[in-house]
Amino acid sequence: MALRQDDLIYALATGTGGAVAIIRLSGNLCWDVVLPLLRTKRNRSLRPTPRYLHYAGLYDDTRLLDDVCVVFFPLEKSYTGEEMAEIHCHGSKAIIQRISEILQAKGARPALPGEFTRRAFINGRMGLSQAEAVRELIESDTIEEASVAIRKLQGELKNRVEELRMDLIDCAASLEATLDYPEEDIEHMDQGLLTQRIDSLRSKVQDMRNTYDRYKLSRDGIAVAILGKPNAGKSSLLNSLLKEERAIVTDIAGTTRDHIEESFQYKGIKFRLIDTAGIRESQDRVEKLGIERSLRFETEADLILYLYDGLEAVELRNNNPQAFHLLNKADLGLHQDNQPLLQQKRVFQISAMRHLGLEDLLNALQDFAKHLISQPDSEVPVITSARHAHCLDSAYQCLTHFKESLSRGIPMDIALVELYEARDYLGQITGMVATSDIIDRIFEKFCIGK
Ligand SMILES: Nc1nc2c(ncn2[C@@H]2O[C@H](COP(=O)(O)OP(=O)(O)OP(=O)(O)O)[C@@H](O)[C@H]2O)c(=O)[nH]1
Ligand SMILES: [Mg+2]
Repeated sequence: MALRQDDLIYALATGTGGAVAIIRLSGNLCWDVVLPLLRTKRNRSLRPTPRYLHYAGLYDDTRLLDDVCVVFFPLEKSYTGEEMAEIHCHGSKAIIQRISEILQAKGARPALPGEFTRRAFINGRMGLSQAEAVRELIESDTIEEASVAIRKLQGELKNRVEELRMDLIDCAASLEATLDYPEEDIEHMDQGLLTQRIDSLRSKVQDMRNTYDRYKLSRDGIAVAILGKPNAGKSSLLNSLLKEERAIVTDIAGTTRDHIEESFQYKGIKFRLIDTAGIRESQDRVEKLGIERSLRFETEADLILYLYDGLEAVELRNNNPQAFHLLNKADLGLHQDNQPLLQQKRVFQISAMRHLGLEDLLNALQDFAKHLISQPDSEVPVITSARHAHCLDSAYQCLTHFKESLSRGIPMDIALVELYEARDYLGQITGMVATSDIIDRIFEKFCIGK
């Protein structure tokens, strides 16, 4: 970024339309620019106490523009690590506009998206993962997402990744020592111990990486595909679970052709429910395409609900542990040959149309989902960004290659390159190692004023 790092920037930190608006400023001469605009109620210059809320009049030259509250932050105690101020004015668009003009006339410029946080990062007030957590916190939709973000903002991820990175550096340093002074009596790390340390690092990297898949599932919803023969009642089940007439239901076999996907929540867990075309031999071109999709969902969904017409003798399609089998149309009865099936785990009798047995099914869905998304170790920080997951994947691969190199007897100075790469991938998470394009990409996603 060609812009100066410490020039004075300002931005509206609140949304418009509220009773109060907050304009933030950060950078060189911040206090010198803001203070002359203010007069106390006794018409004196304001002598600010750092980090105190002051009540004052804000003047446009000699004309009183607004009653405001102002806070001044010294650089050692500010968000950005620079001199900062906040002006809390009334939420009028005209007032905000005029204050902006006055600030610009005095040399401040509008901040770029995320520029305050970018400065906080550059001035060492926070690591890169913490800066990203700021955005996640602002954008969080649920309390769970917010609580993961706040833990990250507190530095939990940064500290854990730094621990791993330091451990790696320590391993590498011991190995470097054996290269530099092979003849001297330095405590050489024996091969077994080294492999053990690398293995332990690898598994810690992997544990952290695995949290991402679970997090993503809980954020985006668990994909539950409803599959079965035509007329089994799949669309009826979709409608029942959504509590709305979303899909067309008829007694004509082959009603649903294209799949239908809708989200719903049950006891705080998000599901993506997918109604599919009934599976059968078909000559119809459109129906055949639909059935191909159904079969694709059979392999790609997180959970499958196989639906059967319980009035016919049923053969369960498979014993996939990620599938539930539902014998539908319980209101009309059950074929006697199906009775023993009900003894099996993951087999339910329901009526999609009459809403029978759905509570048990939903509870089973919830149990299954919890198992998929709950993090096994609450001590491991949860990865919530694709960028971090990618860095961990790469670090893991480097460690694996390093181990392989060792076992293949590749010279240590060459093998060590992998170790250093792993170190740098971890450093990219916290920002210890970060190129300007990584930084640009992260901050451009921010909102203005943060
Ligand atoms: N009695 C009874 N009829 C049901 C039940 N569930 C579905 N049906 C009926 O079965 C017929 C087919 O229902 P759909 O929900 O369209 O079945 P589908 O599996 O989506 O069928 P395709 O889209 O053709 O694959 C309709 O006439 C429904 O009213 C049920 O629980 N009890
Ligand atoms: Mg249907």
